[in-house]
Amino acid sequence: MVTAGQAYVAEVFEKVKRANPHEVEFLQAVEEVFDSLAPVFDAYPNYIAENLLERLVEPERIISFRVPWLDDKGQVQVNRGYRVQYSSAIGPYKGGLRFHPSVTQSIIKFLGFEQIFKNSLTGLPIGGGKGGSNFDPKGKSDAEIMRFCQSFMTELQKHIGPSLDVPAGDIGVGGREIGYLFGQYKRLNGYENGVLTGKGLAYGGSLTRKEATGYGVVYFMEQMLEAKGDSLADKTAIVSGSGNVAIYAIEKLQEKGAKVVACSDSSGYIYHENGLDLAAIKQIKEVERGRIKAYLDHHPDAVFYPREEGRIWDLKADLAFPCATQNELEERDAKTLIQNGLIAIAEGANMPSTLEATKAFQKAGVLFGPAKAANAGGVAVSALEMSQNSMRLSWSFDEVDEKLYAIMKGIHQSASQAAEDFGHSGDLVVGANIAGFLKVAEAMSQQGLI
Ligand code: NDP
Ligand code: 2IT
Repeated sequence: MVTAGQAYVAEVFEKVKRANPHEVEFLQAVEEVFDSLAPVFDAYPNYIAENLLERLVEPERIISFRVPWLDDKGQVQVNRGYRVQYSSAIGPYKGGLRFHPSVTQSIIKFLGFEQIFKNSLTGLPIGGGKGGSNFDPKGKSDAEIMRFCQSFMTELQKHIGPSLDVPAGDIGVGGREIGYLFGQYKRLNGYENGVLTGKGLAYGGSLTRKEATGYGVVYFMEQMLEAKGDSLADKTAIVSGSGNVAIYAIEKLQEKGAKVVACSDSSGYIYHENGLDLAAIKQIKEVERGRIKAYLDHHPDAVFYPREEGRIWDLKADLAFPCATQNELEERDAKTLIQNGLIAIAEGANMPSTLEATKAFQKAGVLFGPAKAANAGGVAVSALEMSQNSMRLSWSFDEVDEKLYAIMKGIHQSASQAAEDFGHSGDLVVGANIAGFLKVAEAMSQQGLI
């Protein structure tokens, strides 16, 4: 029998598909969330009457704009910029900016949609938003990056503010880019330190923000293992990517006594049987902005597999942390990992596992920490950066780290509890979706038809 909740969710999903036929990534993110929500609408039929889901899935506002800039040869380049202000039900729009050639409206909408639930799960008062550009930072000089950021912010500044919309970093946007973006915002509007997060420590940034997403994903994994009487010590782990999230996930894993044997970038992966040397990776990625293959110059005993010659998920490990990008882990990868004895996976990237891969892990009993729960540490500490900016003071590294730990533990608890309450005990995908949704739904319901 089809329940009223199931019928309502299915009907709204059909409408979303019809309205956004080419937005594949967006529809994937929506399907994953919608799959979880039917029992909520059965429990709260007033949300059906208020047509809450159809309202929530439509962004409050989509801003798309031209970003013209001059390259070092003096030639005019043009990119497309976006900011999707998805939901302000529980706070100002909050979410990162992604600079990557693959960026489309579909990508930014999927990320913004996910961000609503993730931000709600942190327990902090932040709404959901996301932005970015199809600009490719690879191979650009510092001066080109600066000119691009200045042009991007010249338009974006019309739409953001400390109580309105607070962007931060994501793929291709780190400390350097946030610095240039902040400088241009300040030039046009005066000093407003709460308008961006992920800022440098010299001008209003928070200690532990750089580390927060990577540390948080490891804290989340630790919670999943502890709930089963297990721990991180002596586990073998694979971490994909070698950017901000991957680097600090590796750092925390090593601190906790796990051995990380592999990481990657878009050109391929390195395998180092004795465990990765993180100092070498930081030197290559954070200082030289180079390719991961350069790890072999530091450690000739490691092996590099070019992208065409193998997948990082072919390696044997107890724990997997996809920390690069969406849909990087497919069903075939899940099957290999399961065959090789994987115990648990925590998603550092946004939507790194395809829907089929997620189902395969869950079916096989692998502990699964979905992105919107497991990688919420970054945005959580961004919200703490906003708090410190408002108070005009700064907390110590340990103070922020302790708050981060408590938030990640709280997210694991509320996702576990919601899963149990709605009849899906142990399913953190369903639990995270429901727990994240409930607060936003309550806020929307109380605020009337807006
Ligand atoms: P970075 O730009 O610092 O690093 C991205 C890493 O992923 C690089 O190693 C990059 O390799 C690799 N990568 C990116 N795109 C692709 C691709 N299409 N195929 C293969 N590899 C790819 O980004 P972050 O570490 O900040 O972000 C990584 C993931 O984590 C993203 O999904 C992001 O949305 C998510 N995330 C980030 C947060 C943050 O605070 N920064 C918070 C929560 C989630 P290459 O250099 O070769 O492109
Ligand atoms: O996906 C994400 O949560 C981020 N890129 C971080 C967003 C933020 O506002 O810190």
